[in-house]
Amino acid sequence: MISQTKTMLAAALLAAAAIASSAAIADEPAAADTGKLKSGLSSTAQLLQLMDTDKNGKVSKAEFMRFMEAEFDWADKNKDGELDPKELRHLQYALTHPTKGPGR
Ligand SMILES: [Ca+2]
Ligand SMILES: [Ca+2]
Repeated sequence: MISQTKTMLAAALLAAAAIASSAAIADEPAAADTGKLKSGLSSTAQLLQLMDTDKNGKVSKAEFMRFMEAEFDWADKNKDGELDPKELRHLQYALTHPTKGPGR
């Protein structure tokens, strides 16, 4: 009887944990939204993968700057150290299409 109560309690705790974790997912604004946002989310996830060099799930300023520097150098096609509007468009494209860009 006691072990049965414990089992019930464990099941209730598991259910509560499942509800809590699904509620946490629902709190993500993009998760509940349409396909357009989902593709935005996946490119965000791809960007995170590209930027997050120590793989801690977050992008530090150093990681961000390193990434952007590589992006800048890649976009600066004529290597004059400046981005003209056309080069800036390349950069914008690379950032919105994480499969394009330096080293990928
Ligand atoms: Ca990181
Ligand atoms: Ca340039």
